[in-house]
Amino acid sequence: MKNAALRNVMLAAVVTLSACGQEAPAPTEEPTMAATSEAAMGGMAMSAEAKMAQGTGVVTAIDTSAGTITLDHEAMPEIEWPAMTMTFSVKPAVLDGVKVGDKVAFDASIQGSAAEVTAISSQ
Ligand SMILES: [Cu+2]
Repeated sequence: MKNAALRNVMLAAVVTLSACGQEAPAPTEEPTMAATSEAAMGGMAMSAEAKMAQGTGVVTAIDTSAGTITLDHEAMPEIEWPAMTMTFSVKPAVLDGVKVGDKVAFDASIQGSAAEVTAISSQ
């Protein structure tokens, strides 16, 4: 008799626990789905617009007549770029004393395959 009562209490506890366990995923699922669709919309909006990113690297070439600078840049996690050497377009006025061999910090605007250095300074 005593054991049966105890079993009922334990059973009730298990039912309560499993009820909680079943309820738990539902509220967490909704915000996750909302966040995912927001992120997708944000990603779509961003792909049409220029993305700004900051990076550091070393200047390997400058061509002021072409308006380009080649940077051996470190990884840029904001835009999921690995470290690489690449050429950016740049307005000569932005360079302001930056020369080949300098270690630099820079801001870049990336739109599709076009990348422009918008600010740069030697470190
Ligand atoms: Cu790059």
